[in-house]
This record gives sequence, structure tokens and C-alpha cells, in this order.
Amino acid sequence: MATAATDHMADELYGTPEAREAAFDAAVAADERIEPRDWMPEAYRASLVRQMAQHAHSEIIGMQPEANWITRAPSLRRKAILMAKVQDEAGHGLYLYSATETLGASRDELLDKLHSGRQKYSSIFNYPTLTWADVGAIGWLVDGAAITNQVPLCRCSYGPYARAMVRICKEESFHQRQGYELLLALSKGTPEQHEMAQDAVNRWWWPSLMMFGPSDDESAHSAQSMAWKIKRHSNDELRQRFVDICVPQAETLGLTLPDPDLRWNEERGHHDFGAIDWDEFWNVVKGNGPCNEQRLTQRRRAHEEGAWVRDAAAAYAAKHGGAKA
Ligand code: BYC
Repeated sequence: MATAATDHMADELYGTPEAREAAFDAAVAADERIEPRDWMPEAYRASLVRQMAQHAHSEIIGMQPEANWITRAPSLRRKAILMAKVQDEAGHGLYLYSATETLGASRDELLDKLHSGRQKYSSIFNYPTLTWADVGAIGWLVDGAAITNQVPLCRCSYGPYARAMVRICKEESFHQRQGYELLLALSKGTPEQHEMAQDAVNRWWWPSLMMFGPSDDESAHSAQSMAWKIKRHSNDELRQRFVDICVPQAETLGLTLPDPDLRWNEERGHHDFGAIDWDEFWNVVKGNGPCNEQRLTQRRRAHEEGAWVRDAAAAYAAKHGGAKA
């Protein structure tokens, strides 16, 4: 229990609460990194755990829609690429869980919150992958949106998150290219293949725009996260950047983006685009999307079936650690 004497000792060692807060604010203002042993406001820590856990969960849940197509990939080359990609997503989840652990949140606790629905994962992974072209559309649009959102996170004020993002973004960039190349091959293929590519883009375009989160005036966390330099740009800024990047890419692909209101606005220097269906977004976020239940059921089952691997790893670590001691 804290007493006047222990408070005094803490002040002597770490500075007064005011001095610690001022040091934190100064480090953020100077674009320095906050590291795990540095003092940080509890709300900063909690917000990072919230965002990073959601991000980690998205990576591992995101393996499911694409893994669905590994056994049905149309060639050995495509199968090998897709397997490598899905494996990368598992790796991203692991870097992000490790980074979140540096904030004092254990992996067990985080997974438990995912499995019980107390922590979210990205809305995008609650849509089904109906054809092979969906693998291409996910690579181009979903990984493309992820890169747009995540490159600025490489400059996040929290060191372990920023460093994890550097490697993740490099790998995401490979993922985006494989999707683009796959869609291009389909689009320039037979009329049926072209139609399949167009259908996939029609279904994935709007959910991809929703990945950036609610509009700025509805975003509960953006202002504070940007003040702390966790986020560097608002949801709407990043969404606009993504639309502007995609329009010329769609032209090269020979595919149409399913938005009749999409047009260049000379005055703004950006593309205008149609209204997002926010009812659909919140419905999916709240757990009522087409695949929410399937994704969580599958995740819980994978966790239960993997219990023996965790037990074996823990037993090995205990034996190994014991031998060392
Ligand atoms: N889906 O105040 P806001 C990937 C929640 S890519 C579900 O704007 P924030 C991958 C939000 O959590 C996908 N929930 O929040 C790609 C908050 O709820 P809570 C993962 C969403 O945090 C390819 C509430 O709505 N990427 O992993 O400032 C292959 C209010 O929102 C969504 C990341 O997570 C959504 N789309 O901004 C495989 C990137 N949008 O927490 C894998 C890191 C919002 O109050 N995350 N919500 O219950 C971020 O950059 C930010 O967290 C967001 C949201 C831009 C997503």
C-alpha cells in the first residue's frame, strides 16, 4: 500500500507525477519513442493495448478467408504464394501480440478477450471469399488499405509497435502486389475470368473503405490518439488517400470501381466518392456480419486444438530453463 514515505521514495527515484507527465509530453512532442520501461499515462497504455490487440486479432482472423482457397488454388505457383502469405499473417499476429505484451497484457488474456468477443478485429474479415478472384481482390484492396493505414504507424510514438510495423508493412507490400498481379491475370484472361475479377472488386470495394473506421466526426479515439502520435492521420484522411491510389490502379487493371459518384474533384485535388453504408459497418462491428460467427467459432476451435502444442512448448521451456539453472 502506498504511504507518504513510499510516495516520497518513488518521487525521489522517478520524479514527481507532474515531472513524469511533463517528460512524457516532451518526448511525444519531440517525436521521440516511448519505450516499455518509460513512464506513460495509464490511458495511453490502455489505448495502445486496445488498438494493438485489435490489430493482432485481425491478423490471425484474417488468415481464415484466404486459407479457404489454399486447397483450391489454380496452380502450384499460386498455392505456394498464398500459403506464404497466410503464414506471414500468422507472423504479423505474433509480432503484434509480443509488442502488446510489453505493455503488461498477457497473450492468454488477449486471446481470451478475442474469443469471448470483448475485443474486436477488423470488420473486413467478416465477409466471405466466394471465388478465387476474391484472393486477388483481398490482396489488392484489403492489403492495400492495410498498407495505407499502417505505413504511418511505423512512426507511432510507442517504440515496440512502430518497430513491428516496419517489417509488417514490407511484407504487406508483397501481399498487395501478389493480389494485383493475380487480378490483372484474371482481368486480361477469358471473359468469364474478367467477370469473376469484376465481381470480386464489386463485393470488396465498400468493405475495404470501411476498414479505415468511422468518419472523423464519429471516431471516438482519433483526436486523442493523434495527440499522442499513436495515429498520425485521421480515418477520413487515410480513406481519401486510399481512394486516390486505387482509381488509376483500377484503370490499369481494366476494372471498374462500383461507385457511380466516384469522380475527380479539381478543386479539392482528390476524388469525390459516394456515401458509405455506416449501418452495414456498425452491424458488422457489432458481430452481425455474414461470417462473424463462423470466424470466431473456427478461431476458438483452432485454439482448443492447439492446446497440446502450447503444453508441449511450455514443458520444453520448463525443462530447458531448469537444465540451465
Ligand atoms: N473494424 O475511434 P475509432 C490487417 C472500432 S488490416 C472493426 O476510429 P481507432 C490485415 C474501433 O476499434 C486490419 N472495428 O477507433 C490486412 C473502436 O472500437 P473500440 C487491422 C473498428 O482505434 C490484410 C470504434 O470502432 N488493422 O490486419 O482510433 C491481411 C471507434 O473507432 C473498425 C489495424 O487494426 C473496423 N474497420 O481507429 C491480414 C490497424 N474501425 O476499440 C490482416 C491498426 C474502427 O472503442 N488500427 N473500429 O471498442 C487502427 O489504425 C485503428 O484502430 C482503426 C480505428 C483505424 C482501425
